[in-house]
Amino acid sequence: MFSTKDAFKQQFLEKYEIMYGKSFEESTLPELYNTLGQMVREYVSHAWIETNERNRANHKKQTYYFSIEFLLGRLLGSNLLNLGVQDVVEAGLKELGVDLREVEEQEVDAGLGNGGLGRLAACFLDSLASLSLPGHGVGIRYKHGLFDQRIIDGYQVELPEQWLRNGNVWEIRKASQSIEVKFGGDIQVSYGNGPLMFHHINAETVTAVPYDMPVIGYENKTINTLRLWSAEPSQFRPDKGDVMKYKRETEAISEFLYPDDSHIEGKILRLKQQYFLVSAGLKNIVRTYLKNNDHLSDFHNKVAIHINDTHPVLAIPELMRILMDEHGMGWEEAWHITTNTISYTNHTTLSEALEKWPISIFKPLLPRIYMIVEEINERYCRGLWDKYTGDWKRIEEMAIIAHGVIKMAHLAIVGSHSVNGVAKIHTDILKEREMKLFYDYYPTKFNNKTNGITHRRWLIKANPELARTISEAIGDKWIAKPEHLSALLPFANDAGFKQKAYEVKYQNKLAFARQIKQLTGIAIDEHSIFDVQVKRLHAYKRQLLNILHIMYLYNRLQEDSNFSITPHTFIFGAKASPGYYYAKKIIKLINTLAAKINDDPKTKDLLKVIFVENYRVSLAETIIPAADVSEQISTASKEASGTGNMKFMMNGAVTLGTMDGANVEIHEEVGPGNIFTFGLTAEQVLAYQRNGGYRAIEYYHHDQSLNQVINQLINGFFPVPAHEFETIYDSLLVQNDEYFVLKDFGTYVRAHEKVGEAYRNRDQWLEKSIINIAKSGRFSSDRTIQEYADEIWGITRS
Ligand code: 26W
Repeated sequence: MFSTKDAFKQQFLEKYEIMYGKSFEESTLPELYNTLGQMVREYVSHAWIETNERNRANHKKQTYYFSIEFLLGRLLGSNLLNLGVQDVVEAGLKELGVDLREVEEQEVDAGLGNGGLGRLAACFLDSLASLSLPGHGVGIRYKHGLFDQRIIDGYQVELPEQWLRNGNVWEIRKASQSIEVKFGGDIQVSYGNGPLMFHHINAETVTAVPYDMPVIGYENKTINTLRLWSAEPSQFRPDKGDVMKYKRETEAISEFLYPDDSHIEGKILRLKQQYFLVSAGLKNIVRTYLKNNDHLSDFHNKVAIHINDTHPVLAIPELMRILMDEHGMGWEEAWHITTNTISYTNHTTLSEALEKWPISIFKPLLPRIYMIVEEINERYCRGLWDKYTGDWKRIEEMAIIAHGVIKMAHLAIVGSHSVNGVAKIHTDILKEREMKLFYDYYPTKFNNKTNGITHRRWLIKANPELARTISEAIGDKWIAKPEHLSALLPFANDAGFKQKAYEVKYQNKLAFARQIKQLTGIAIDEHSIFDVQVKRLHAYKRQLLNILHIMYLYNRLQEDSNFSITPHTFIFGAKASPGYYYAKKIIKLINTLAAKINDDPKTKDLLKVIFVENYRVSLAETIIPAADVSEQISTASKEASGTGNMKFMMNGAVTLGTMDGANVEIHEEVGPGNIFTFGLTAEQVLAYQRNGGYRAIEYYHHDQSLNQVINQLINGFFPVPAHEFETIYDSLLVQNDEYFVLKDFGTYVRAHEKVGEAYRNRDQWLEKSIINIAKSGRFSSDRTIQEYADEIWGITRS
C-alpha cells in the first residue's frame, strides 16, 4: 500500500471511509492521523509475525529489556521513517491537500517516562530493531504518563496527562495472553518426601493484560515487540468482599507513572507496580520459552533479561520463585540460571535515589518473594564471611537486608552477572567509590556501557535538512553506520558546506522562533545565540547557575554602558517533580526573571529568557536542532551520563559543560577546542565531600557581582514577596551550597565569555559545530546496543 504515491492515495481514501463512514471531504486532522496510523500498523503486521516466527524457528537467544519507563514520544513519524515510506506518504497526502507534518502533530506523545532513563529505553528499542537484534521491551501501560505542565503566574501547575484519550493506534490488546499476579496472602509450607513445597494462599490476584506495540527496525523488515502490561480485576478472585475497593486498587497499579526522577517515594503502590511488571513479564517469558523448549536448564542460554536500574530488580527473586516453586528446581540450579540470565544497569549515584524498601512494607505485600530475598541474603553473607571473616562492618555494609530495609542495588549486584554504569566516569565512580566493596568482591561483573541516542529520531527525523546536507557531502553510509559521520571532518573547513550548515541552523532557529512567538507571544531574535538548557529540574543539574549568570549579565548591562554581549536567548525547559519544593521555586525564578528582563528597554535586544512549557520528547525534536549552545552544567560527579548532551552535539550545538558524565567523552572526541568546559572536576567535588573545606559564604563575600545577584534573590529586585526565593537563597548560604554553584560561578562566567567571543567569529563557530556533528557517531545508541549485545547479552542478528 505504500509502493507508489497513487497506490497509497487510493488505499488511504478507502481506509478513511471504512474507519469513519464518511467522505474524505468531511475529514478532520485527528481522523487522518488515526487512519494513517492504522494503515502503518496493518502494513507492519506481516513482518511482525515473520519476525516472531523467525525468532521461534531459529532458537536464537532473546533479550528482554525490563523497564518501569519507556519514554517513546510520538511514533508515526519515526515509524514512517524506519519503514522507508515517508516520502511516498508525504507526497500522496500533499496531493490530497494534507500536510504530513500537521498530521504527525495530532499524535499525543507517549510520555511513559520521566527523563533520561525512560528515553534511553526508547532509544535502545529503536537500535535493537534497527540492528536486527532479537530484543524486546517489557513495561507498564500507564493510563496517565508524566503529568502535563502548565505555567500559571510563573508557577508550575500539574495536570493529569491523557495520552490514551483518542485511543492508541499502535497497540494491540492480547487479552488471551493475560497473566495472574499475586499479592499479599500467606505462604504454606508442605513437607513431602521430596523438597519443601511452598503454596501461596489467600493472595489477592490481579490480571495483567498485555498490550503489544511494534518496534520497527530501520529498513530491515525486523519488527520487535514492546509489551506493556495493564492491570485489571481478575476473574479468579476468591470472594473477599468489597469488590469496588478491589477494582479501584487493582486498576490503580497501572494508572499513573510516578513523576519522580532521582527521589524515592516509599509508597506501597510503587512496589506493587514493580512486582506487577516483573511477575507478569517473567511468567510470560517462561511460558513462551516452554512452548519451544522441554526443560528450563538451558534458560539462560536462550534468554537474557536486562533490568533498567533497580526498579525491576524483583525479577531476581521472582525468577527464582518461578523456577523453584512452579517448576520444582533446586536452589543451586535456579540460582545459576537466574544470575546468568539477569544483568543490571545503574543510572545514578545520588544516594537519595538508591531504592530501599522497609521490610514492614515489603514482607506483607510479597511474602514468598521476601522469603527468597532472605535466603539469597543469607547465602551471600555466608560467602562474605568466608572471605572477610571477622570484618563485621564490611559485611553489614554489603548485606542486602540490614536495619529493617532491603537494599535493591545490593540485590541487583548479587543476583546478576553484569553491572554496568552509563559513562566512563560514572562507571569509574561506581567501581572506586559508591560500589567499591562490591567491585572488590565481584571484580569481573563491573563494566561500562556509555549511553547513546538513536540518530534516526534525533538527527534524520528531527533535523531532516541537516541529514540531507550531510548525505549530499559524504553520501548516506552514515545512516547505517553512524560512526561514518566522521567523514564529515574535512568539511569543517569547506566554505560551501559551512554555508549550508549555517543555513540549516538558521532555518531551524527561525522555525523555533515562530513556534515560540505562537506559544508565548515573545519575539526572539533568530540571529542571537540560542543557549539551551532543557532537562528535568534538579538541584544537581544546576539550572540555578545558569540563572545567576543571566542575572549577572543583566546587572552588568544596566550598570556599565561599555559592557556589551553577543545577543543571547536563554531557553529553558524543565518539569519539576510535583513534591520537589526547591525545584518548583527555580521554575518560578526563571519565569520571574524572564518577566523582569524581556521587556527592559536597555537590555531587550541583547538578552531574552524563555521558559518553554511542558518540555517533552516532541518539543525536544524542535528545540534541539535550533540550539547553538548546549548547557550541560551539572556538578561534576553527579550526572551519570546525560543523553541530551549527545542529541545537541549531533545537531551541531557546541557544549558548554562541566567534566561530568558523557561530557567527558564528548570532550575526548571533539578535543578541547570544540567544547567549552569549566568548573570543579569530579575528584575535587568528591574530595570536598569527604574532607570538607568548602565555604560558600566566602565566595559570596569576596565576589562582588556574585554578592549582588544573590542579594537580588531576596532584596526586592524581583516584584515578589520577600520570602519567595528564600529557599534558594538559603540553599546557597545557609546550607553551604551543596552543589558548588558559587564555587563554579566564576569559571562559568568566563566560559560564557569565550562562547560569546567564539560565536562572533561565524567561520570558526561553524567549524566547531561541524566537528561536533562529525564526532557524534560514537554516541549513536547503535554503538551502545552492539556493545550490550556482544559483551553482556550474547545475542546476534536474527
Ligand atoms: C526511584 C526513584 C528514581 C527514579 C528514577 C530514582 C532514579 C531514577 C533514575 C535513575 C533517574 C535517571 O533517569 N537517571 C538518568 O539516567 C540517564 C540514562 O542513563 C542518564 O543519562 C542520566 O545522567 C541519569 O540522571
